[in-house]
Amino acid sequence: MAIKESTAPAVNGASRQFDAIIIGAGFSGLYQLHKLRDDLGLNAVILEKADGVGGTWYWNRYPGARCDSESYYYCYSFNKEIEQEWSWSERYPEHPEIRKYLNFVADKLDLKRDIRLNTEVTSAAFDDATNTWTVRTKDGQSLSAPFLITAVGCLSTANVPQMKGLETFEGKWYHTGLWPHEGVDLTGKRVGQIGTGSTGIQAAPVIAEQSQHLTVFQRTANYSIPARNGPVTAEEVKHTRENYDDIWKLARAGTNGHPFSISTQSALSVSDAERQEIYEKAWERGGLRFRASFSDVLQNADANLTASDFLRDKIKTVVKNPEIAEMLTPRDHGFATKRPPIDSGYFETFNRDNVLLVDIKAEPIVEVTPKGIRTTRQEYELDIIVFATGFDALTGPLVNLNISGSHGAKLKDEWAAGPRTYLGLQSPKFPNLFTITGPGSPSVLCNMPIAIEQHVDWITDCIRQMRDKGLKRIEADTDSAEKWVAHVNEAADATLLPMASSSWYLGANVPGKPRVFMPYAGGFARYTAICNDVAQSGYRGFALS
Ligand code: N01
Repeated sequence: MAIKESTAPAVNGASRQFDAIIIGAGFSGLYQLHKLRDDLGLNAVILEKADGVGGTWYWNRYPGARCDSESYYYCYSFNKEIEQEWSWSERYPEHPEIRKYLNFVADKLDLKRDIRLNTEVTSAAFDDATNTWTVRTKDGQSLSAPFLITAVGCLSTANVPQMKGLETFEGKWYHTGLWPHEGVDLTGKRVGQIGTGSTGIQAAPVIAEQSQHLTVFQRTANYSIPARNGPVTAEEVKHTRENYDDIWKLARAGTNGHPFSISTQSALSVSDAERQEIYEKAWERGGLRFRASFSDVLQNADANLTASDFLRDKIKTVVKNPEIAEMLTPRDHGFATKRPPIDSGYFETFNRDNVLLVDIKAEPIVEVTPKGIRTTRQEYELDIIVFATGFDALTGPLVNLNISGSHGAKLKDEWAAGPRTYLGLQSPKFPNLFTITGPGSPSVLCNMPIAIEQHVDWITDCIRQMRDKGLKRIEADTDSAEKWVAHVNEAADATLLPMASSSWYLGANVPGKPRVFMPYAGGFARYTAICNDVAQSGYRGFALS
């Protein structure tokens, strides 16, 4: 398809009736709009709460926020012109560069005229009589369409812990996922950071550099692999551009949608010296690829222990104070059973004079005081508190939309014991509602743009076929969803992933959230084959009418 010239953003008038409504203008929403509008010729619209496109990259502007997947494949693969025109400057791009990329794509495809910004969806309700969704927005709009597609991301509902006394704090506090766009001047400030997941591990080194003092409140010590970030050279750009077809082929053929293969040899099949050498090389290369060093790091506890031990030893070699090194060493879960962070100088940060580590399992936080944070041992005086406490992942962004389906069924109630989807794409009782990267699909276990494109392509094809055949309604069967949920559990249980008791994959970071392993761990290629087979069989497991 030829790319249209960029045009100035112009919201598509005051229309109220559409063929499809898409919620969210991140990677998913932009591509979904392009496919429905430009391939199927539908009258589609995106409703977006923010005042710009970007999705997760619109909101996450905390110090150090950058991508953990490598830039050359953390991008769209569907359009050769975009691929050949865009150049990334760094191996792991910072948040402004990813926003710039998404704006570039939106402009190239002339998408902005069909995006309503500053438009927050407050509810969506399905009418069985007309097979129509009606979406209401905070500013009083009411819009209808036969198809509703959520493109709200998996990590977009900030999890701010309910901390006693927070309202009394005389300083300022921020959640990393809602970071002020004008930035926060940390100069001369005493900062307390709660949380040491991927976000906290990215943020701490930068906050330590910018502030007078940083106190890191750590609940669960984490593993981290050096990112080895750096500029992308002109030769690398050329090489990538020339080889994109192979890059995408490899990415789609794998488990995690990354264009590298997982080793086929077991960590237990090689000598200690050989294993050490392989891990050392992976450590030097850096990044998430470390996980792929052996075939069974996530399948076999003994194999996993070799990776975990290697990384624990690395903490000891980097952190000068042995007591702090021990505090930073994860002992309660194996490497990569939680989403592994990658970092630029995280453990080194604890060698700085202006950084203090507080183990809040040993001295739990009692309350936030006007002056700072009080643990069972002492009060830490702070000017700023940074909550790097993650998200109500996967289900939070969907449940918060107040969705009522067939005969008034509420998504919140249907998912009270955990998400119940068929393929992560649909949920019984919610006809004509598609959830891009919904729970039960590979989503967060995958390089996201690849997972998104597969979902958008599948949804688009499904709508195309329905329209061709004059069908008005598609709904996942209860039985198919039950079987799929069982399969999602079975796929997770075939790995070590459910063993990390504090993992957000299980909803463990949000008090009261049901502990259910939410993403599909059976592998991206296998998942794609299942989705394709379902479509080719005439949408087995869905009721169409
Ligand atoms: O969130 P997290 P995140 N009191 O849930 C702690 C993606 N991401 O924002 O482990 C004290 O991982 C919590 O402790 P514990 C990536 O997929 C991508 O860091 O629950 N502490 C943990 O240490 C990532 O996995 C990029 O015991 C509390 C931390 O806060 C996902 O986002 C960059 C607490 C939360 O860690 C989420 O990462 C960054 C409490 N009440 C993130 N509640 C990319 O580059 C929570 N914690 C693409």
